[in-house]
Amino acid sequence: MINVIGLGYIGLPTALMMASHGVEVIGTDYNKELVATLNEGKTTFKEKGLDELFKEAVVKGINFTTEYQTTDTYIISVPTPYDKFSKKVDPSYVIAAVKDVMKVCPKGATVVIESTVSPGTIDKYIRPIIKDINLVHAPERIIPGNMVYELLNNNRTIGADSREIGEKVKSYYASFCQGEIVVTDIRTAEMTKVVENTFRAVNIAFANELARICRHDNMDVYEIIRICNMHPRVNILQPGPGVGGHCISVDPWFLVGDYPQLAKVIDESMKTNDGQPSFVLERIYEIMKENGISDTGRVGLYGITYKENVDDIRESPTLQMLDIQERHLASPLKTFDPFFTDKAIVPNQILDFDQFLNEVDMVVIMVKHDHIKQRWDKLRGKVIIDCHNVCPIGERVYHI
Ligand code: SAJ
Repeated sequence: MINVIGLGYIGLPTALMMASHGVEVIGTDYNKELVATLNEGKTTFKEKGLDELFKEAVVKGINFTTEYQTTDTYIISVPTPYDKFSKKVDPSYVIAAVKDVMKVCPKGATVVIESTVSPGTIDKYIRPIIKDINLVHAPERIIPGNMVYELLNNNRTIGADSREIGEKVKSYYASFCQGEIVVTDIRTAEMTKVVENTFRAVNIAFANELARICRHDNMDVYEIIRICNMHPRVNILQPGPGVGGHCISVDPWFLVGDYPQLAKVIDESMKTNDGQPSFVLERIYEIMKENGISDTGRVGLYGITYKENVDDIRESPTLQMLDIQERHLASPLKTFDPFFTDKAIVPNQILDFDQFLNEVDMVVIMVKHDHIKQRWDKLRGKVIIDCHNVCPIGERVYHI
């Protein structure tokens, strides 16, 4: 039996996937409400294919509880936030989970840590608190919005102290994973995960910097990137209103925090990405002036989540923008998001799309949800700032 600890964005789909492929799984989370919701037969976040997977796993006998189980294999997928001041990883949830596992697990059990950690974290914080168990690091790679498909098809990395344990854990993942599973050591596994997300962060920062250069001299960044990407060895990502999510906007900071004298490109890239919400705010100001709009109450942000077609708001560029506004004592811009409707979290949010459009003259496309792509007609006549170059309307559309 596998006890999956932490039933969030990664732990839940992983537990469901293993259970639906015939592995005996018990999911544990310390959040009683979350466990109660799962036991009522409901999933806790929206994700393509997750509800179907959930039903299958329930039929195959998955159980959810707040209790840690006594078994021979554990998968830990609890959050690893970063300390905003030191930029270092905060391993406290992983440490707490491993300590709790140690209270109930038998000698020789295997503890797989899926949570993202910076290189060396397991040696520094986890090894000193364990005894007579096998440690493994198997970082996840799935992308919100396409998690179920990617769980099945992505290649994976497993870091272990011995080949034998690595191969044993590989066989659990091979029960569902059709990608290649590489077995390596723990430190390499830790580093690869952070490096993958850093690669993407640096590439997005490059695109954002190009957008600023092109804006300065009135060049079309999208056309330039499109043409450059026709070169066989160039693949530039897209500029945007900022980088959100719990991965790409967080993990690269671990390297900056641990190697401040060495991680210069990464440091600058992260600062560039973090500067995008301010850059968009300046664009809003410029374009308001150009169009004679003086009332910020007539400007609306479309999209609150950190990216398209998900309900996740962690580190969302829209929330970063609202936060900057608040710190300048400005009243928040109006917002609308079909995926996120919790008014307690986002001030000035309008829940009805038509009402939102009635109340604004300018719409800033912060997130390119499919919802807006099916409703461009409704935006005719508005001043539009399209942060993603997706709007097909010809007139009064500006880019960042
Ligand atoms: N973004 C851009 N321009 C782009 C692509 C993305 O501005 O060209 C922005 C998005 O709008 C979003 C942010 O970057 O705000 C991150 O989104 P994302 O879709 O690039 O990635 P995440 O954070 O949802 O998931 C990433 C993935 N990592 C990589 O692609 C290397 C995923 O595979 C990881 O499993 C996940 O991080 C994680 O958990 O680490």
